[in-house]
Amino acid sequence: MSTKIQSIRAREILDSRGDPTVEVRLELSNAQGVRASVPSGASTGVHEALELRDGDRGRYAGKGVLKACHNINTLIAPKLAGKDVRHIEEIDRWMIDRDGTPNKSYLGANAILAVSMAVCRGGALAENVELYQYIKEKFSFSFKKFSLPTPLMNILNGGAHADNDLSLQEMMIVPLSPKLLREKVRVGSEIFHMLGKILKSKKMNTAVGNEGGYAPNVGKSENAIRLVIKAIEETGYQAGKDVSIALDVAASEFYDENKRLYHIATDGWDFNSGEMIDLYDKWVTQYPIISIEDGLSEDDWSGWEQLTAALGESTMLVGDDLFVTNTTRIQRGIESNVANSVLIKMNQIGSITETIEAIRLAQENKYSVVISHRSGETCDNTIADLAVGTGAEYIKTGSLSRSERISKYNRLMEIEEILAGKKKSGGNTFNVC
Ligand code: 2PG
Ligand code: MG
Repeated sequence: MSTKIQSIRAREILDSRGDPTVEVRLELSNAQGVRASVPSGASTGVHEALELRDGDRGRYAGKGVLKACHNINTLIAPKLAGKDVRHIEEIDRWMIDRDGTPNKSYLGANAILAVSMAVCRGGALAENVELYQYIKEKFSFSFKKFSLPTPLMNILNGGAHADNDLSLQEMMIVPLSPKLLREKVRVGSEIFHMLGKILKSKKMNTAVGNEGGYAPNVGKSENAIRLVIKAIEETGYQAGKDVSIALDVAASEFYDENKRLYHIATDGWDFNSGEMIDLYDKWVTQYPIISIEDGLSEDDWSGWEQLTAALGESTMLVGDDLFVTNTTRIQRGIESNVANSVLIKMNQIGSITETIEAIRLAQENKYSVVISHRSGETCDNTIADLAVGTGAEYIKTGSLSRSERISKYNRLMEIEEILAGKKKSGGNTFNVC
């Protein structure tokens, strides 16, 4: 099996929202190849690495990624030809240095990540092992046995991901009682469809948002929570026992920095950090909510400290915009007792190596890890392997509809079958819906 990079070629493709994104095809010297493509967020944190867009209003309203592709094809690809594809850390480090900016604004985080993902996949191909196995070995994760992450499934969309009246971004269900991932997916799918039926019977909108969850107008935030609980129960599961709820509030999206208030339009509330914490305290007591992501804004560190002191023992408090998969920010969180869980998005930081560093830092400090998709996705399912290969406890990859979300669930089910010896390892060159 060849280990040498023959060629790397980038092209502009479209993501699940119909916006341009970067795809890379990497070929080894024996002509075998892999593909990788990068996702894109809507509720992006201000501290994320830079997604390079052309800004040419004449194409895709300025969202083209031809510059990022050009950077790959002219500045990166020629330098990587002939290199050993298994040397991902060296390759990532070289790209980071070549970029030379703190937020990858020269080459573009989308350019660097696309190459990094393709190199990772290429390494697995060269070694003829599954990607999750390659990740575990390459980055020396020491856990003994592979396990499948528990999915957080976003079946009701709001915030920046839908045009309904819900300020909270994501209402997720967390199937807990079935052991097998395949069964968790089934439970999720059943509840998703039940929610659709309930909405239909109430003459509410059953169109879906960016992550494939329903996106009806709900009137009040708590109505959304109650709808999800109803769907769980009418499907025949016990809310809080079989299936729990996780929220992504995405509070940075409605925080007014000048007034230092959170404006929850759905309910007409303008709350300070303390009032937000009281609200969550009430909700976790009243409803089977086990996890709250971005309950407060990305730079409200003092609010986060109070939130963690109040609810950190009982509730998973996930930092997304807060940490942006960045070890400097995660370290600050650890030192100031902020949050207890880290959301991991490869394109927030812009390379596989740095993503792994963020995961490791979280794990070493007993923060749980949630590997995450973005609201704009492709059929690339690298995050499924990333979750298994790093031993992450959770994955969030959207609802039980839309192929770009399902592709990750399908890959997780495939991994489960391979691990159980029910399916032959496929060498993992496929990365499609
Ligand atoms: C989030 C993500 C994914 P986006 O906030 O967690 O659900 O959304 O990709 O729009 O940032
Ligand atoms: Mg989030």
